Amino acid sequence: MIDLRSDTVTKPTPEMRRAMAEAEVGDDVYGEDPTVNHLEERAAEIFNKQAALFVPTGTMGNTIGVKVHTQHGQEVICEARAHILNYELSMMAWFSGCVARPISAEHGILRWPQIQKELRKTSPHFAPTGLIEIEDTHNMAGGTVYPQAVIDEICDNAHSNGLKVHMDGARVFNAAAAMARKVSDICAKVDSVNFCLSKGLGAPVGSIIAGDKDAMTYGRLLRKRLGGGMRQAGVLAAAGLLALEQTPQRLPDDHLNARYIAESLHSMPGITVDLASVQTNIVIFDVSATGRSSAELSARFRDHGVLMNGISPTVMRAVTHYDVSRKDCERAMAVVAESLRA
Ligand code: TLP
Repeated sequence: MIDLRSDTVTKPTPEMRRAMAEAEVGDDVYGEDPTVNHLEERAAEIFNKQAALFVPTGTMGNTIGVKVHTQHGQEVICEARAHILNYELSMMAWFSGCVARPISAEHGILRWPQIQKELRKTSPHFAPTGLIEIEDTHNMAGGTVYPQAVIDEICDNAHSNGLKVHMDGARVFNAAAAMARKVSDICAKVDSVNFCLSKGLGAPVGSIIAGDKDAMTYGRLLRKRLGGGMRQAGVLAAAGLLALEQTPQRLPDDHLNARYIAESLHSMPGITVDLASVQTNIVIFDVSATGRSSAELSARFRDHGVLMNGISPTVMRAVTHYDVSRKDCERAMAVVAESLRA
């Protein structure tokens, strides 16, 4: 099977499995797992933040990110297609007691003037704005990347309005590869960033949230409260360390493969792809003009060894990662072309 459903499907490399088997471990709830401690220190260093926290999932990292910066009854400004709003089981409401104030933005990239219009102060009717959340890369906008000046402008203005900014940087290393910038530069002004080791970086499990020391100390408590006190988690952190140190360098290959897929799809009758939105490892394409639904096409592709899911009845997504080679992508495109002809 050629699995283009997501970059979450990557399997640990033999080197990761060896490192996991040999990892030094301790009880992380006591702060005694040396491998987890090392991973958290390295992540803080790479992101140039005061502290970092190893969490089991991106959803938990974002949940902690929202909670540390907000109070119950506030609003969180985010983009309308944000993962935090659409794919995290209302955690901002369930755990933090906040509601989303979504804003639709071209390519998923929020700009300060749009945000400014939606800021609210406490009044007899309004819940006040508690946090601004940005997603880089933006998954459902097609893996789009924030221009650095836009992030900095959002952060500077948020701060002068007394607000914090949390970045869902699940794929911020893809953004860094696309921009040829360091993640520490991209995230210099955000108050917290969550990134996933378990997506394009290839670790089997885990995400990291990084930010100020006080926020992360509170975050550690929230992680325990959410059931994320993982005890001998060094076996997971060992794979995470390799993912963090070694995989970012090879992300440009995934981006070239995604571009190849996007251009191939673009040339097929009935398929629409916005090539400008294909900036990293995600390709989102509309299949309505093929006369078939995403579900029908998905089933047809599966019968020929290619996995790709719909994100709506007429829109599908393909995601490249280190477990798919250029040859796999070529084969996948041949299957798509053949399925459309059949
Ligand atoms: N994204 C998954 C699905 O949930 C859609 C995927 O296949 O892309 N932020 C962003 C931007 C994400 O894309 C994801 C996962 C998360 C957070 C949550 O990470 P996990 O799955 O570790 O909770």
